[in-house]
Amino acid sequence: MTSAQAADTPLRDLAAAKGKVVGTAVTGSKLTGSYGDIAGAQFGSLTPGNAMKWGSVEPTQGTFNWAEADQIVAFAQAHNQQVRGHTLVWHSQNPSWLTNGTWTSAQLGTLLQNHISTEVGRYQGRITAWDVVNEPFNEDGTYRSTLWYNGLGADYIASALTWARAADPAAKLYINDYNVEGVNAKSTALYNLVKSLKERGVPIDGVGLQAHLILGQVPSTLQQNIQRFADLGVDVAITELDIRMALPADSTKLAQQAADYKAVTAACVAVTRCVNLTVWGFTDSDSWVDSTFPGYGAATLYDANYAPKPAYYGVAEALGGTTTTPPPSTGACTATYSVVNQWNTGFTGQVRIACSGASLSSWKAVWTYGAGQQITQAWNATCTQSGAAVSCVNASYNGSVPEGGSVTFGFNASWSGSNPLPTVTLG
Ligand code: 9MR
Repeated sequence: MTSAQAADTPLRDLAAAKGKVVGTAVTGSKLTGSYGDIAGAQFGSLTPGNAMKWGSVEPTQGTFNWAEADQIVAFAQAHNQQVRGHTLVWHSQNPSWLTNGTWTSAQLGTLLQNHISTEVGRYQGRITAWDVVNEPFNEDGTYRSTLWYNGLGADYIASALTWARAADPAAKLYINDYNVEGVNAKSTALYNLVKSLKERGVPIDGVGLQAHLILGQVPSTLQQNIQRFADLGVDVAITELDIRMALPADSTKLAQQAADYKAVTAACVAVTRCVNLTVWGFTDSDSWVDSTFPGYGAATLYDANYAPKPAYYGVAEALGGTTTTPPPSTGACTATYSVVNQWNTGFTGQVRIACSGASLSSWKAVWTYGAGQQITQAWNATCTQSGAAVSCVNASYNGSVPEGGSVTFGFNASWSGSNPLPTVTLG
């Protein structure tokens, strides 16, 4: 456990005090050690990131693998957490036997009905909400051309919701999509769909706004959009929140990310029917972002070493938490001075800058000599000395120090009498 975690009120408790649930997507095999500790302590709901998708649970037709889904549900029960089931009807991550098959419309309907009945039925009473239908729309608000839309028509959505209700009457039933966080053509199509489903009496309880966002781009209409769905008489959940940035992360970007996470959380807090805010993974070591968007990452609340980032405190503050002040992100980068070689009038020194739980995009190392030492030459940094004060800045090629990484520069200097080690600070 990090000290910040130990000292602060967990997010799940802060959220509960606001009548909200804060959750995370998880991978079952990782639910031990620090990952398991944080997942259990900080979050009030879990969403299996992949374990409940059709391709995971029925890789071969008629042969089921519930192991990871069962494990996550058991973990959630042991930690008094809700489970958001994800997802029953999608165009992606389906088993190849399904996507490669040739099916009549009637066969396709039967396959889908059986899938929903089997999966929802298996977890009946243990799933708070199901993402029944995932990502049904194109960006322009037309229906996405999928196995389901092409085979069954637009009413595959109503059918799926109806079958899910039959299999677990207590579970809240959602339609979930991305790029529907602000008011736009896609979210308006979703709005119109939900309105018409309600009018027809089709069971629909909520909409999921995935919220895979980019740094500095929280839609200004987020709260207004949440409110318009709430006004239709459905719940709203932020279901897959992450906020990616161009790497490397630096303190400016991490501060912007904290503000963005805070803004999203605040928008949910402001609307009574926004019931759940779920992050799509909570550590930068376990996010889909890095592999999907090369050059982007650092999208989650905790760094790769499970230290809470400024973003964590942004969420906590929006939930009313009075947290300990987040450490400045350079606080986790340290500089170490050493003398690597010394002779009668001179010596070779080096400074190693190492980052853990933070990163740098540029650096300046400063120190004061106590015994008249004088730098004569430096490499891998540009050093200037004025009296006893030395200041070394990065070269053009080594300003970036990633999380868990280090940079070393060296120098020659003269000395006489004694050569005490100075203390280096990063400025
Ligand atoms: O997090 C999931 C990742 O592990 C998978 O590789 C990916 C495959 O599409 O799906 C990720 O989760 C997605 C979610 O199910 C639906 N919305 C988008 C998410 C990110 O791709």
